[in-house]
Amino acid sequence: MIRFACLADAHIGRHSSAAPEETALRAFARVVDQVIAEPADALLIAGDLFDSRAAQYPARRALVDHLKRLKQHNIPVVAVAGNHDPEALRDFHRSFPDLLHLLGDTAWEEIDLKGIRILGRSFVKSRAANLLDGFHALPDSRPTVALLHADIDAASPYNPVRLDELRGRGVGAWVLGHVHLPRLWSDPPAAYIGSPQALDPGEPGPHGFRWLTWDNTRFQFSDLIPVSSVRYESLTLTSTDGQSVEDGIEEALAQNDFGTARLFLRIHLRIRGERPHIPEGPVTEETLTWQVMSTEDCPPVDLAAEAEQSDARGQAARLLLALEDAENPAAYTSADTLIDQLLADLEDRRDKLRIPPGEHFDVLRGTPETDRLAAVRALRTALASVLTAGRRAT
Ligand SMILES: [Mn+2]
Repeated sequence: MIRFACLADAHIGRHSSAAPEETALRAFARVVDQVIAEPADALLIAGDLFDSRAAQYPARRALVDHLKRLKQHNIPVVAVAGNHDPEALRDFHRSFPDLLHLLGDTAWEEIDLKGIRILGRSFVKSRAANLLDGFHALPDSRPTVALLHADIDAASPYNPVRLDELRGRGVGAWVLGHVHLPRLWSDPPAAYIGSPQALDPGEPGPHGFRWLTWDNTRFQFSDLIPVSSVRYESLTLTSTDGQSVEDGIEEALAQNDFGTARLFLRIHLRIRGERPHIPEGPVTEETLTWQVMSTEDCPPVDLAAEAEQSDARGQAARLLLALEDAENPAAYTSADTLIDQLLADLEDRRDKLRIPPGEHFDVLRGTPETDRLAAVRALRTALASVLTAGRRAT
């Protein structure tokens, strides 16, 4: 069994926003610790190791120490440059050519690691057209891993590549960088590793690295190995009759496993009835920092009474009550079931409800990966506007 550690978008030089001591360099050090402890057969880096050309200098001494530790353990490091570090990685490599292999300076390039071909192509400038254009057919069927920094299925100046273009090239696993949210594809086998340290609130969920194993038959990416010392999440909470935000957070933390990282919560607060106290800025308590970013007043209606009516408002009220059931599930076993049910209801009753088939519902029609909570929130907003509009009309 061969085991590579896969890393991307370390962005050394940056730190997690609002937490200056939680640096990308420290996250890199934690990856190195695990790579040595495993031990891995190599560390593969899919671009943006450095955040900028200037960022490498203050980090050089520490980074050199970490790379020397890997070298002492006979763990090679293979990297390509991304859009943030075409100059930085070259500069660094020129100064320390023994500490890492920089692949694909001018064309696709390969090295052999224990019988596995590692291919890579680097950014030369901060922008790149489709770097796959220079990818030639492979001469043999040796197991192959490719490293690339790319914007998958996007129109952008950062090496835009269609996922479809990665198929059929004889590559057993694509190790990709650029997008900071971890993502895994099975056909073709590919992964956005994501930034090992969550760097800002646009990077929710766990962050870390992945193992890529070769068992003489196929490559397999592991689940994400969490490394980030910070986690960002967004939550929608409902405060009824003045219930404090702190109580709502406590309930949410009991229901969700956010891991052990320092947690930054951005809260959308729905308010029903009496308004709770809402602090203006962020509140920090030990390893939790939270802030109410937005509020929404729930319709000032008696939902149970409205639900008795047979008109459009009554239907909207019944759907809203069903949504609330879904959060305390007696009638529905999961949000997915609820949404399927609601979609069927909406097909029947959209005209009656006079809800335009616009953006509010598009979010419900996504793939299974659709964020179901976002869908429920969008639906709630749509129904609340039906209820308040109905009241104004009468
Ligand atoms: Mn990038």
